[in-house]
Amino acid sequence: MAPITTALFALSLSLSTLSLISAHGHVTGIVADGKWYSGWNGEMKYQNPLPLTAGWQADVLDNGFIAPTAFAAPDIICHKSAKNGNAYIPAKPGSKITFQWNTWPVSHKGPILDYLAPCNGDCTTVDKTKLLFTKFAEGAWKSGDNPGTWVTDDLVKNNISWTTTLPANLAPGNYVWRHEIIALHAAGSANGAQAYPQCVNFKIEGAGTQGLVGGTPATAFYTPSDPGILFNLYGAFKGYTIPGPALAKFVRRGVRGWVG
Ligand SMILES: [Cu+2]
Repeated sequence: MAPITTALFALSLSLSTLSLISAHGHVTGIVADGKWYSGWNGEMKYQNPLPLTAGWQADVLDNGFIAPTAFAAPDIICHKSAKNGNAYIPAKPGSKITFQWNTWPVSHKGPILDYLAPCNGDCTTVDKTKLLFTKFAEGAWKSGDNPGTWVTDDLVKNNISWTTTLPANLAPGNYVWRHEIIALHAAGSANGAQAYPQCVNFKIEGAGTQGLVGGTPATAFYTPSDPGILFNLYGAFKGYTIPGPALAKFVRRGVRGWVG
């Protein structure tokens, strides 16, 4: 019987190692101007009625990800099977917003991207496939190679949180903020990158005058062969091309990105 016990022990060991490796992450909460708001957590789907969360209701019980072969399908917009968040976080232009992740493995190096889409109405009912996103903040590779130092290392050091500031003159209204990490630890192989998009509804107050024009549907952000998606972290490199649409600049009226 001893060999069987040993085999079972080895199996359970490898299973626990597996679950450790597959512990990726999701956003559990958001701090806006110092105030904490609960995000969406996968186990909330068992509650009736559903709790009020500005975080979109995605199937994130497994802390899972969207793979490159699915980058053109609706799950890339706000994560797996996402439904609209049913509340808002109030904020204003220039507000400091912190996304708190539950966990993030240091091996999961890659870009951190932030997008905003105006809902032109109610974000709790808007059709996600109609959302046009503008990228307004991004970070990725910092130095070194194989694998080098990345902004995700800062996220891990900073209590697994990421802070971004809302654009200084953003016009009031309802917006979906799409916060995303793309993990590159397996991205040297085709379909190996892992996208972790998280959507949160914001109600922007104040007297900003810069609205968003243009924008890109999230299903058109990335392709599996983009240089920042098919990328070998474990080799020599001197740079990294951040995937997705160009970062919005605060530009003159009529130019794609911002008007004001
Ligand atoms: Cu992972």
